[in-house]
Amino acid sequence: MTTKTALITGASAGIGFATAQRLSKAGYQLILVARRKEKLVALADSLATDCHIIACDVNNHEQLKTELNGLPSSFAKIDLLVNNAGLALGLATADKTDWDDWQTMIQTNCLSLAFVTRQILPGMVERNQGQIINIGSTAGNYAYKGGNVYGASKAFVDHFTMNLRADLLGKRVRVTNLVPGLIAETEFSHVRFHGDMDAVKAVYADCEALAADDIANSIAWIAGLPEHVNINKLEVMPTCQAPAGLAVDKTMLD
Ligand code: NDP
Ligand code: 8X3
Repeated sequence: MTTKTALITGASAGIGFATAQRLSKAGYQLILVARRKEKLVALADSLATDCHIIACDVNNHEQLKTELNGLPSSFAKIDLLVNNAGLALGLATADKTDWDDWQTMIQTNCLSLAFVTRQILPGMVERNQGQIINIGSTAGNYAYKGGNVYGASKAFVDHFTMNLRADLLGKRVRVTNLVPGLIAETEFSHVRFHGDMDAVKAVYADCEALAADDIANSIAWIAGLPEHVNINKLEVMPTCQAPAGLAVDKTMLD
């Protein structure tokens, strides 16, 4: 049996880290992408399957392209791409938010996800075999106060995924938007709140959120389905979370 190869962006923490562990257990050799090399090296050392490390900012497209074009031949045929690297920055309303934060989110969550896809997809199409799992967010499906550009960037991931499906009709290349809700114990909220631990704790207090492993297991399930089955979209929330309706302001008549 030939070993399958998966490339995971954002493998140094959270969902990407857990996914590397889960896919390695399923027998995949891995290409691990993130900025923090030491985390990737420690992860690779702990896994039983072979790993190739790309310590790179996904927004550095020139470096990323060079790294992907120079993959060792044993890693060059990518079977599974997990487009996971992404972030939210801040929770301010749109009138107060930091413009740099908006640019970083659009750059990372939209442009770089599209860039990585554009680099890897031609090989999949040529081999007529492959799978892409994009990590979206419930923030892309449901608006909430302060979600502004983060939610919009994840709506991009959703529609980009469906348009890829349209382009790939007739090819054996599968594409999924995996849409998680609230996940605790990743670095997501540390990043969003710039290390403000009180704000981080408040997000996850008094509820049982998803764990990164829950999403890693969903990824492994999607990847393990027979080739004729494509999950277009999978939304996963903790039981303690639900889409809870629209808001009505009762003070505007004052
Ligand atoms: P983490 O912050 O724990 O992990 C993010 C990963 O992305 C890290 O490995 C980080 O690595 C990498 N990353 C971020 N920016 C870059 C960059 N410019 N270049 C390379 N790598 C980058 O977050 P999560 O695991 O929670 O989130 C992963 C994905 O899941 C994101 O797309 C997020 O939007 C989405 N998501 C998260 C939810 C949650 O509640 N946590 C819910 C729904 C979706 P490094 O810093 O080393 O570069
Ligand atoms: C992360 C989930 O609700 O914090 O994508 O935006 S949420």
